[in-house]
Amino acid sequence: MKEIKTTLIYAGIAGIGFNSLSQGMDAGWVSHGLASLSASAKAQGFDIDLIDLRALNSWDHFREVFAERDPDVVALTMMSVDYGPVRKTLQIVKEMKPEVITVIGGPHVTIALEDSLRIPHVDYLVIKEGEITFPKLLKSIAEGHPPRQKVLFGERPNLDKIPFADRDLFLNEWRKWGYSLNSPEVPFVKELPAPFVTIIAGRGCVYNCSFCKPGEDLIFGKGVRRRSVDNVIEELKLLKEKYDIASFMFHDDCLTEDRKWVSEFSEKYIAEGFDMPYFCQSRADIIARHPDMVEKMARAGLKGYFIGFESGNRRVLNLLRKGTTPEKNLKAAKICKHYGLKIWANYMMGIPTETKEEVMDTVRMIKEIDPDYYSPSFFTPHPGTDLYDYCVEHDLILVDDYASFRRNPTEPKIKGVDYEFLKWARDESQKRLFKNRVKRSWAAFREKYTDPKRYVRKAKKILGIYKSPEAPVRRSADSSAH
Ligand code: B12
Ligand code: SF4
Repeated sequence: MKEIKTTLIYAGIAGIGFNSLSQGMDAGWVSHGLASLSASAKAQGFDIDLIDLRALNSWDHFREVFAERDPDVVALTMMSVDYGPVRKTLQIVKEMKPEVITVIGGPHVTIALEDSLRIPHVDYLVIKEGEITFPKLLKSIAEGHPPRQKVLFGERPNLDKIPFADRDLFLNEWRKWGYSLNSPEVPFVKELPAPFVTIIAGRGCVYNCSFCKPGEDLIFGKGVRRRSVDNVIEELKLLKEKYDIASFMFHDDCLTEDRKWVSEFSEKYIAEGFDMPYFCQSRADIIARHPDMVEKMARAGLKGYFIGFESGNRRVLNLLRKGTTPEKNLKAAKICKHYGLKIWANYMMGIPTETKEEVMDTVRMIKEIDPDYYSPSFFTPHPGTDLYDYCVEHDLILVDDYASFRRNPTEPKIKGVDYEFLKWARDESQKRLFKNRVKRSWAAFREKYTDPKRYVRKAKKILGIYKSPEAPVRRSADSSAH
């Protein structure tokens, strides 16, 4: 078998550009798709490295780095939004080294295969999951008998049997370009201190929201496949040992969908002696129905939920097939606050057929919810979703460039929507009600003055034994990553 060198390329720079590393979550988190492929391929002895366009300055810079790495195979992941940079990357690599073998995979390749097949300079497209199929492809290339067909179907792996995501693939590469945060990934809320990581406990989602499905079912199959609790705890232990992580975030679409899993996880998390705060995603209807689960999670490290409230109007929520109601949304928020959990509120405006009065229902609901973090978006028709097909059928789509397949609440996405009004509504939704401002000020005041640590610090200061808090004794990721 010939030795081959493979370079994975992360081209997720749409909307954020080059030189964006560590500016926010789009630019500060690893791609678990690539990190998992890397781990599986390395486990079979393949030589894998990474070029992350977010860390480079320009296409010329990419040319330079590509020439230095000089790989035999390059492989890229692609969401719909990444289409442009992926296409350009492939064009450059084939221009510079025509014999390089190019492979693409990821959400857009699986969801929109025909569209992906139109991209020039691609030798192989892998649809669905890649942990088994990608190393097999590399092996066949190394043995000199690469597959004849261009489209390969990814075999579904057993999630407990694949190696943990290769976070060093990203971290080591980032450090070469000056990344100096003491954190494998960039933290994004004050409740989750560095060193911080993202982790995935399962794949897929049992729900059927019309702005999201069926895309993911095509990648992971219907339903959810979750790793065992023990396997996730094992990974957390390793992350603690290796990076001394202080907090983390679950990427799972809806971790709380399986309460049995959540309950077992919470128990084992405490039994393991973990106290790292974490965030995860949940649905409002689940929180509203299961406050006992919320309490259990809050006792075991959970500090906040990302919740897709989406709309304050029942008709619109039904159109979205969201399985919640404005009342359940409010109830969920109340339960979170009762257990001291932070709320990251996802909601959208400018949904097809939505009226201004319906948008105002969302504005009023969000004001009532009074989230800790606002995440408004303008409805965006993502390829692979039922609402995208609806928008195509009704000739509504204004997005004319893949880079605009982002939910940013700044630019027009579909016809028939008054975006000036939406911008006003977006801003209005984030103005806190007077009663909530008072509650928040009171809570902040109480937190400040009833925090026992404050008085211990004061006493130590008076006694002259106070140490500046700027030197927390935390092992740096630098020293622990190798
Ligand atoms: C975490 C996450 C994020 C994170 C991190 C993204 C990142 N850097 O990876 C953040 C929050 C930054 C993010 C942002 C966005 N995201 Co996002 N995200 C996710 C989420 C929840 C998990 C991704 C993940 O890690 N999955 C697990 C890994 C293992 O799966 P995977 O990446 O698909 O990879 C597997 C296969 O696809 C395949 N594969 C992937 N790449 C390759 C490459 C090769 C060569 C091969 C052989 C195989 C292969 O093998 C992998 C292993 O089995 C998914 C939903 C989901 N559950 O997957 C949405 C998802 C990927 N995101 C989505 C979207 C729309 C976005 C945004 C556009 C949203 C927005 N703000 O508008 C942005 C775009 C950011 C950008 N690049 O500019 C959509 C993509 C839909 C589409 N048509 O492309 C998804 C599917 C959610 C959804 N259901 O709508 N996202
Ligand atoms: S929006 Fe969330 S809950 Fe709904 S189908 Fe998509 S991942 Fe599942």
